[in-house]
Amino acid sequence: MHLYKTRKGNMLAYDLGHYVIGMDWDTLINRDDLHRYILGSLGAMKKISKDDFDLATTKDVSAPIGTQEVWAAGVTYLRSRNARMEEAQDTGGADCYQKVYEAERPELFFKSVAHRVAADREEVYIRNDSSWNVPEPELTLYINSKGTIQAYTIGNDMSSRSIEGENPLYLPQAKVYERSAALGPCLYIPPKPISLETMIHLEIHRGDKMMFKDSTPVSRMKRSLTELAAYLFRECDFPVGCFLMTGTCLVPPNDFTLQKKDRVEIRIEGIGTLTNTVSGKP
Ligand code: DO4
Ligand code: MG
Repeated sequence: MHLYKTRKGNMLAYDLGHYVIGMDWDTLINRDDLHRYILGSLGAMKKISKDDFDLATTKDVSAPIGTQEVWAAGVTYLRSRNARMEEAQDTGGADCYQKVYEAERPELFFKSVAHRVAADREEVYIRNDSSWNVPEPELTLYINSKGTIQAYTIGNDMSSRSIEGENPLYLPQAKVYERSAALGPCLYIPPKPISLETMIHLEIHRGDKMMFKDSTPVSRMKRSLTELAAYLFRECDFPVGCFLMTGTCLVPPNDFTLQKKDRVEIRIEGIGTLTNTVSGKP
């Protein structure tokens, strides 16, 4: 089932029809056993016609986030380790990526508060002081306050490779700025954990031209999703749960940088497509 957050309320797109769920977003998504809870509540929900919530045309969808924090894991795929080592080789920072890829403790970093997050079909930004920018398409977990992965969404961990490559200590500036994160288009709430064979697809378009296209299965990740969630919850409480981007495996070639007006499309099987146009802070 797919749960959308809209200005009209919380909309459920489910095999048997569309429903409005009249409950505060944070309270709803933090319910125990979310898939079963929603199924058990269908009878009490207002059913609406598909025309009242047309997923193809609606401009009303917000990012599927309430007041949760957004965290991110890094260097969870070999492709990401190699790309970071290349960008940092001239400045001497390359070693730390090799070490963290092999270490028991994963790299976890704070990515965003909710107000900086772009929704599907909204703009994401590249920094005005950065010369090398990429999107990072990442399977993103919604983990409830008890530390259980309950749902999934698509994340774009927009990143400045020039700032990150200059010095690993600049990571927060490379990663955290206005509209540097996108989440959406919905929360995917399956009855059981998603398959690791799930494919992540990335396309970058410039006008009519396809600038980059690639795909990867989640199974290429070196770590497990539950391991990442467990590390994040070791010493942090999240009263209404949190989002965790799980790292990128798709990195455009080193001579590519995003430009304003590029369109980034990330599709993850079973979840949907997250589309954002690139812009910058005015
Ligand atoms: O270590 C830098 C960030 C890594 C990252 O964001 C990723 O691998 O996706
Ligand atoms: Mg990333």
